[in-house]
Amino acid sequence: MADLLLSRGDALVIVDVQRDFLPGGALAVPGGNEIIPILNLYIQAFAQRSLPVWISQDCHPPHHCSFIPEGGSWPPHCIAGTPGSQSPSDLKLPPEALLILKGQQKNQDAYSAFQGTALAQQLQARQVETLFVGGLATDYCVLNTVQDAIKLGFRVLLLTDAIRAVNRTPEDGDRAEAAMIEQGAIPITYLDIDP
Ligand code: VGL
Ligand code: ZN
Repeated sequence: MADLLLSRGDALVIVDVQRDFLPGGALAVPGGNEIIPILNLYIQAFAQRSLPVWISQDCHPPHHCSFIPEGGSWPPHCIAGTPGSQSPSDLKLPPEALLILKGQQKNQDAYSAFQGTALAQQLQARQVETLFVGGLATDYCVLNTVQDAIKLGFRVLLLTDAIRAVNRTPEDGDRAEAAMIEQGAIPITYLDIDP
């Protein structure tokens, strides 16, 4: 799909690009760092047109139920207030980017950026209709965010050049991407918006 002009009603949603999900972090997503320069291009394209940018962050209490020592399935990660929970400094976020924190409840995991947050209300308040979604990880938080967005009636463009998967079992990322597209997400790359 070429020549997709950005316009009013479009928003960029960057899911969980946080140090703990990057190589060297507590729950590193392989190649997660490779999407940062691509996301910076999308950010620039949106900022130039005064279109809004949201970022979600996984933000857990120290003994969150998703952590292995608590009986969950992940190493402790993205604990509120720790360096691992922060955005990497090379992600060039605009000062007006809107921040959505999720996973803050100790006894509930939240993969989707919509779960237990005001994201849907904020998007609707700004008359957003189309979400351009990228970030980490394809097979968890991106997948669940995109599925919720579609259920809520947003048009979703999936930034296939700006997502990476955990791939705990091989092909999880490929399967998640196929599922999102099957469910209505439109796969694009940066060249589609800036040909
Ligand atoms: C995520 C595992 C645990 C994600 C968050 O952001 O994809 N994955 N918590
Ligand atoms: Zn988490």
